[in-house]
Order: sequence, then C-alpha cells, then structure tokens
Amino acid sequence: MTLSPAAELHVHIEGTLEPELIYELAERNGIDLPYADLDDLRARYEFDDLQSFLDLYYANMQVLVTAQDFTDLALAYLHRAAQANVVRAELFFDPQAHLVRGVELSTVMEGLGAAIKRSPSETGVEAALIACFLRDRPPAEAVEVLSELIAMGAPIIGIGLDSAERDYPPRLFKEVFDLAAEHGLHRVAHAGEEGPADYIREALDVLGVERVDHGVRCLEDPDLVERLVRDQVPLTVCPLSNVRLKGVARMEEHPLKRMLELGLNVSIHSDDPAYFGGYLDDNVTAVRDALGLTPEDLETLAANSLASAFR
Ligand code: ES4
Ligand code: ZN
Repeated sequence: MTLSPAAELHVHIEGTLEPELIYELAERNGIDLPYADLDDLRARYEFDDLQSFLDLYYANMQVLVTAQDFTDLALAYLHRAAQANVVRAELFFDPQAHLVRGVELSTVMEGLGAAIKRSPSETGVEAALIACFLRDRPPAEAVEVLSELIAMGAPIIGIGLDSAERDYPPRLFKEVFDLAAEHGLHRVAHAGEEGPADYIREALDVLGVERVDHGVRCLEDPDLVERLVRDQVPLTVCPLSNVRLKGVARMEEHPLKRMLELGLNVSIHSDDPAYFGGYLDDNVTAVRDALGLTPEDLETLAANSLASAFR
C-alpha cells in the first residue's frame, strides 16, 4: 500500500536504534553489551509502562559515541522513513542523555547536523532537529544546555520536553521554554501521555507550546477538548507506543478515531519505532485495521501532519 505523503513530527532519533545497529556500533566502539546475544536483546522489548521502556532506551544509548554513530543512526532512520512516504521529519534528540554519559554536545550536533544536511539528496526526506529536555533532570540543567546549543549555533528548529512524565509538571520548565521563545525557537512538549490532562493545559499556558506530543489523555477533560478543537492544537499521536507502553490496552481500544470525530487536529507518528514494533507506515496500518479508518480518515491524518510541520 502506498501511503499519502506525510510529516513525521514525533520520533526520537535514539528510539530508532535497532538491535542490529546496537550490536554493530558496540563492536565498532569496543563496548561490551550486557546481553547474551541479539535474540536476548530483542526479548527485552516488552514493557509495562513508560519507565520500563526508558530504562532500556537510555541503557542502549551507550553504543552512541562518535559523531559518525549519530550520523549513521539518523541516516538509517531517514532511509526507512522515506519508504513510508515521509517527506519531512522533525527529529527529537536528547542532548542530556548523551552529556551525562560523557559524550560532548559538539559530537552529537556534528553527527546529527551532518545527517540532516545529507538527507534531502541521499534519502529524499527533508529533516530538522528538535532538542528535547528530560523532565526527570533538573530544570536548571535544561537552561544550561539550551544556552550552550544557542551559543554554538546548533542547527535546531525548536525544543521539546520528554522522559518520565508523572510528577514532573510542565511548569517546572518555564525558564527554558521562555529562553527558546526569546531565540525564535519552536516549542513542543510531551503531555497527557501518562500524565494528567492538566499537564496539557499547563504546556499550552505556561510553556507556550505549538504542538502537544501524545495528548491522548485530553479526552478526560471535555473543556480542554473543546479548547484544543477550537484552537486546532496539533496532537502528535503514537498508536503503537500507546499500546506497547500500556496506556491503551489493545489497538482496538485506541481513541484515535474518536479524536478525529471530535474534530481534534491529530496526526499519526512513531515515537520510538525500533522499540514499539514499527515505523510510521506500521502505525498507520495498525490503527487503520484495528479501528476501521477510511481512506478519507487516512488522508486527513496525513494532511494534518503536513500542516502541523514547522516549515
Ligand atoms: C519517549 Cl514514548 C516516550 N515518552 C516520553 N519520553 C520519551 N523519550 C523517548 N521516548
Ligand atoms: Zn515521544
């Protein structure tokens, strides 16, 4: 099936690290992996919730060491995205997750910067970078890291907020979002994935975000839904992620169709495709089959993604 052209607006580049590439990079960098073999690693891709996934996601990043590693990771993803008819990809990355391991910001930016530069000619996908800050790290550290990114002229179009959501309300990160705004950077945040609907409202009101990543728990708050519909706030929904992290019990119960019917500005994305069982096309076919989405629904979802892109 050929899908309509779409924009991938919610993908963590570190979450595109496939088990095979983990082994390849470990070998290249002389790193001993704590797994018996590739199958042992693959068997660990079963999660109970967001935190159980994040534990493996952060552990596997240890194989990313050189600028070349980051370039290879991003280009491998962009080639795969092209197969799903992605024409524009706005890639999240987690600078703090690399800094805490002793990998310099300049290494990360050199590697990812080279990939987005080469992508149009090598993969046909136009790519951009969004630096995400970890809500389970100190807010002051986020300000420090964004200041460094700005000072070095890093090729980022915006900032986001990710990692463990519960008990880390968006308002804690007002300062870094204000700094981003002062520098003309776009702003997005994960909210309403595991956290309450109120975090979505806070992300809009306190952080000034232009898109909400996930946002599915808005459905618990009718007044918020009304506002999101009225303002057509983009919600970047990741169906396979929601099922694999057990926010939604089965794909048949995913609220995406209901969200479309309510008039919310939703689009489909892949989050951490190497961990959650598939890329953008896999997400689209999974929800289509489980929820009986029509060709018109799919067209609306793809059009929403393109309209919500920062370009
Ligand atoms: C993430 Cl699924 C998800 N949620 C929050 N933070 C993340 N970082 C990478 N994947
Ligand atoms: Zn995400």
